[in-house]
Amino acid sequence: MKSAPVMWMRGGTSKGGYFLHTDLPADITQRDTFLLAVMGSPDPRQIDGMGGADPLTSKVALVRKSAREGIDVDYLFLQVFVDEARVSDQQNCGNILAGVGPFAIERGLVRICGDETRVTIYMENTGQVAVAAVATPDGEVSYAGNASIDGVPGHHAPVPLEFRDTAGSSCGSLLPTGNPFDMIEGVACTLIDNGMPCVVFKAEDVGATGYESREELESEAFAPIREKIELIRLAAGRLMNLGDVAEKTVPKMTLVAAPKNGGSVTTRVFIPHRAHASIGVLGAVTAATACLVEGSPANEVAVIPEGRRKTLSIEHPTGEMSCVLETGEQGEVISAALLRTARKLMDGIVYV
Ligand code: NQM
Repeated sequence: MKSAPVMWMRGGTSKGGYFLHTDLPADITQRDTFLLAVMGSPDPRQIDGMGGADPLTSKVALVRKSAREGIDVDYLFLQVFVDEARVSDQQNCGNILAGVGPFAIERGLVRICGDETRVTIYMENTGQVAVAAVATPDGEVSYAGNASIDGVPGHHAPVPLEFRDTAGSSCGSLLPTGNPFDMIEGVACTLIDNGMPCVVFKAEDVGATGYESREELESEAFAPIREKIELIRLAAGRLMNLGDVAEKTVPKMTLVAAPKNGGSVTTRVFIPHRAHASIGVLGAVTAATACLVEGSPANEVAVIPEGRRKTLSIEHPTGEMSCVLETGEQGEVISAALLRTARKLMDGIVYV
């Protein structure tokens, strides 16, 4: 395959290629070979491709009309590695998800319904459902608006996302070991999955502050801490029913500390080897959920609002992400909602 129709979009704080599933080879090896060439991988600069030399800008969404009852489209997320010839479907991506609704409408998979069109999306990676509300005034998708999200300059049309029943998306249950924390390499870690498998621990317990910049987290001086975090990750993966995670992008390693800017908790996330510039969407939902687990390290440092419906502001290196969590009678999280924005950057043919 030498070319394919694609729309390049920013989804939340990530960026990538959005393809119709039917425009790519059905054979997975052929598909992945094509996508690696599209991004210019493997190459740390991705100079011969569309990738932005960062895992956050080397992402792909495959979208198709759904045959499932009550679902508009099926979305498969693929992470194209930057400096390795690998493509992974082992995680979801809530940021790229923000572009799926607009893309589906633009490609005629979903019909516009008034000024706001709700798109129900089946996330194939984890078998779960999200609903996106897309601004569709004047009979077309609008990307212009007044919403802003930290990590993205300017203002754009809001794309609110709602998630239900995300617990145990990849690990089988919210707390795969059944414990509020487990001791790994001498560090108290919550092994948790509310849409994204994460290992949540106090930054101070690995010798960090939790207030570092992305550059500091990726600096040479931080290498010993990164090595310790990787040891924890490899052990945690097995305990989380993820098997050998040496070559996987999960679990995400989430350092927490007390909030600094009036939020609920401060986070720094390794995804899993590069530091995130902000935080992933389902990663934030999972970190917020960890804050509600009594006896967990995150619960110790977090400031948690009262009430069944709570807005937890998750601080990250470039601002904050507000997660609205709805909790049940036992304090369990039933649903999560967040605000994202998305933007169409180009629509055309990509060549390899
Ligand atoms: O957690 C990056 C991103 C993500 C994932 C990553 C995400 C999510 O910011 O839902 O959005 O954690 O690899 O795009």
